[in-house]
Amino acid sequence: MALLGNMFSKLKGVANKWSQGVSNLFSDSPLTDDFWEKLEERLLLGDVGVETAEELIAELRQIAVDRRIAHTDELRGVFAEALVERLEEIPGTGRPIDVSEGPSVVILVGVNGSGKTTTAGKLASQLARDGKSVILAAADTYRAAAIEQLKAWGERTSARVIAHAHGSDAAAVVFDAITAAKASGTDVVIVDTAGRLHTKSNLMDELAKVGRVAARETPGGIRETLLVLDSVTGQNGFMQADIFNKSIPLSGVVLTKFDNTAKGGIVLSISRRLRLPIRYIGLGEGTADLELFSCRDFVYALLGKEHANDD
Ligand SMILES: Nc1nc2c(ncn2[C@@H]2O[C@H](COP(=O)(O)OP(=O)(O)OP(=O)(O)O)[C@@H](O)[C@H]2O)c(=O)[nH]1
Ligand SMILES: [Mg+2]
Repeated sequence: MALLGNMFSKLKGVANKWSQGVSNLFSDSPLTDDFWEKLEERLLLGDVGVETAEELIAELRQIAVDRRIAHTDELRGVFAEALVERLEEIPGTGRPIDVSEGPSVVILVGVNGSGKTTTAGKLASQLARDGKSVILAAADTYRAAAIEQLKAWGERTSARVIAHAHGSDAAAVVFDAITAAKASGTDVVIVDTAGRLHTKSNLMDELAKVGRVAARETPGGIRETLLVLDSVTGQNGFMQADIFNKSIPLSGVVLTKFDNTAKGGIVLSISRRLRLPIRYIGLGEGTADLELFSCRDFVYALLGKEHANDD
């Protein structure tokens, strides 16, 4: 159906792992305390987070009383709407990179192995498919293999790669990439940065410098810093986010490896805890496995397709 996009069809294949337990609770049975306990337990197991789970249950309980709902299946749609509302209240959720005024600069940051380089490649591929020109900036100068990895993505996606020698200054790479983009009229510069722990202050300072150079070189331009978060890390990712945000203001999240997690509830905790929009979601290792995050697709995948058809 038209309402549901690509993300839904891709989620369908991986949804079973985490969604079924929640969806199955909304069967045709009487609404008892046991239901509320099971729902809370499921939400917590799915990494929704204690506060969000408690708030959602309180909200649903109130609606059940107000509308005299006696069966769990009548609650399915109410629950779906409550979830969509929560996700949509964060501005920018599911919004693509703005390419209206080039060069846009997109800086990808995150801890080691979260999926930054892969996301840079997938984004380049998606933008190229839309007819946009892309420069990939190899600002991970820390790990020797990182530059080669980005160059391989450059070949795969026909994006130009700007790289310096291993160990050189990351901010200088960003400067060169933006200069090259301006000279060639390139639409987007995607900056791949080194994986870093939020506790390493020298690396966090390097990131701040990358941010400053990007800002200085594109005054009034479009700049985005996306935190690349591994879904499997769950709630542990939140502390990282707070500290990254202090070095370089974050404008959104790319949630990677969603195909590998059995805890889809992380989506709800991100919106509540970080107040950052989830912009993209990674659903595999291939070039095409990156989708704009869709609240509705997510909720309908969580609660089962029957509901989607009813809508
Ligand atoms: N299944 C799955 N694997 C992913 C996804 N995104 C990234 N990966 C895999 O995760 C691993 C790490 O990805 P990278 O892109 O190298 O991560 P990184 O953040 O650049 O890592 P560092 O540069 O070492 O910090 C690779 O094996 C990727 O193929 C995803 O959405 N789904
Ligand atoms: Mg990398």
